[in-house]
Amino acid sequence: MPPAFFLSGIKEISFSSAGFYLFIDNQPDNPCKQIVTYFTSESSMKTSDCTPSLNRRRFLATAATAAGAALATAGSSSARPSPSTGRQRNVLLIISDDHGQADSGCYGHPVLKTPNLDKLAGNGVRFTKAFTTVASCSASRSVIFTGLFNHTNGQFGHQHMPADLDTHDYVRGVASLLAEAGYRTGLVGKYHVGPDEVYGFDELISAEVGYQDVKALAGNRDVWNMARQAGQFFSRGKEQPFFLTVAYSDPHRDWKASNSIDFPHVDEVVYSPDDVVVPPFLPNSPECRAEMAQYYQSVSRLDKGVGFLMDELEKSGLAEDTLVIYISDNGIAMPGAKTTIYDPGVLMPMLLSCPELGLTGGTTCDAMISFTDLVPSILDWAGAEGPGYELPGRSFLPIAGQENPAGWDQVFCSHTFHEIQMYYPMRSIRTRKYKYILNLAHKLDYPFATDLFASETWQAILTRQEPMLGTRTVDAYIHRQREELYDLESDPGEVVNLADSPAQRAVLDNLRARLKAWQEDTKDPWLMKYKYE
Ligand SMILES: [Ca+2]
Repeated sequence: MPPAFFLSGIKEISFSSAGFYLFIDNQPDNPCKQIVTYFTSESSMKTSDCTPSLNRRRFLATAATAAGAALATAGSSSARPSPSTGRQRNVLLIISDDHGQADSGCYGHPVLKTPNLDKLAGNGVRFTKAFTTVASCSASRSVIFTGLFNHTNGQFGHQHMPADLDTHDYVRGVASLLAEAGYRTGLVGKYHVGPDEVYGFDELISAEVGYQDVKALAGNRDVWNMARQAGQFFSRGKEQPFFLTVAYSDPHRDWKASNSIDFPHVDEVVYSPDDVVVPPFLPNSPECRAEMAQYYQSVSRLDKGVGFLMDELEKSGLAEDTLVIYISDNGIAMPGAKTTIYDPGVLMPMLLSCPELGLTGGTTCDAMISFTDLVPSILDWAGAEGPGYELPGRSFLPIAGQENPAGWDQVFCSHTFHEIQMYYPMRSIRTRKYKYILNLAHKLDYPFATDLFASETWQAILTRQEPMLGTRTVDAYIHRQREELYDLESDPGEVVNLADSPAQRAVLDNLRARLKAWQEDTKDPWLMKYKYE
């Protein structure tokens, strides 16, 4: 990368794979709005207002990687072209934040209004058994982008301060791999992984634009503007295929504050606490109902964002060649879901839409999908090479059109930290009938994420000294046995622990052995506890 330099009226100059960027002018009425002039790789000069609204520090940190990728791949793309259009295949990965699987119309919710997610499902495939491997934001996103479990990739917990945990530097994120195949890559909104060199996005498009009262981590709720940024990304550099991630902060907590903001172009959908459908893992209390109504509103804002985003993709003329995947990173930010590896924490919405795959719209796929399968699937679609080390997942594209394909009947979870103070390592295997959880530090009290502890729902339980958290006892939630075994057919709420049941001994032994074999295959450092404890 050439050194950044400064000319009169020009703030900085940098390379990316899409061209040669000149940051010309910050606008005084909106410090995040930048007039940007850039040369594409075809050397035509273009001017764009308010885009690419890169986080300056991150842009400069990644520009060298991007420039190198652009030079390495110019004219030598290995990406697989579309057989029908001859154009190269794009990827749009949409990630919501703490959106539970049950909480949209297309997954059968009777109250929540999510017409745009429903439309996406209607145009493609709705997966009924897609699982994140961990119910924590940073950790889950690192799995989504690397295809490696956290105990392998090193992103053991939160990336932001004070945890400051980072992915191992030998790991290669999917954007980096796609760049080698000739892709230009970008991320709009929540990022929450590091270091930049591992993840390799050409453009980290700033969250602050249009929403400067809240910091980037929680500020990606200006969904209309995020769609606009995505549209501008689509329109740049159409000579290259793209990989764009659009990552919302909705419906993460901070509901009251975010719902009180009048976001431009977004018509609020407001819900009454009386209409809330309280899930079994939560208490049917006034506090819970009030919080859930706020959460519903946040889900509906997210849904409107998905609608704006899909409109931008249509307008770009690239929809025909674009694989669209919608997922959440983990379950709802409530006790009993987020940070746990019980199903409300890890069973995720996942929608896949792609005209070129020829999938029948409105169908379902019951395959048990792990988020470690996302990277292999995206690489499969793109015809791009893997990272040079083994990935534990496999592409689900060949079976996406089948309702119940054979051989997709187990997934694994690996959780170590949420926040840095919250060490509680857990490993699990889930089949269609059973879940086995190994709590590797079971003598510790189960730790609460700060926002879950502060929630009105949990504080009301503490204040009233209530013994139950939904159908589970508070004591069982906080004091866990070393092993948990649940029969999900007779006990979908995962409250009757069968680990000590003589009748289940053979099942327990079988799942123990499969879990340990998986830990060995994926080089889990916590294997040492079998030997030393
Ligand atoms: Ca999250």
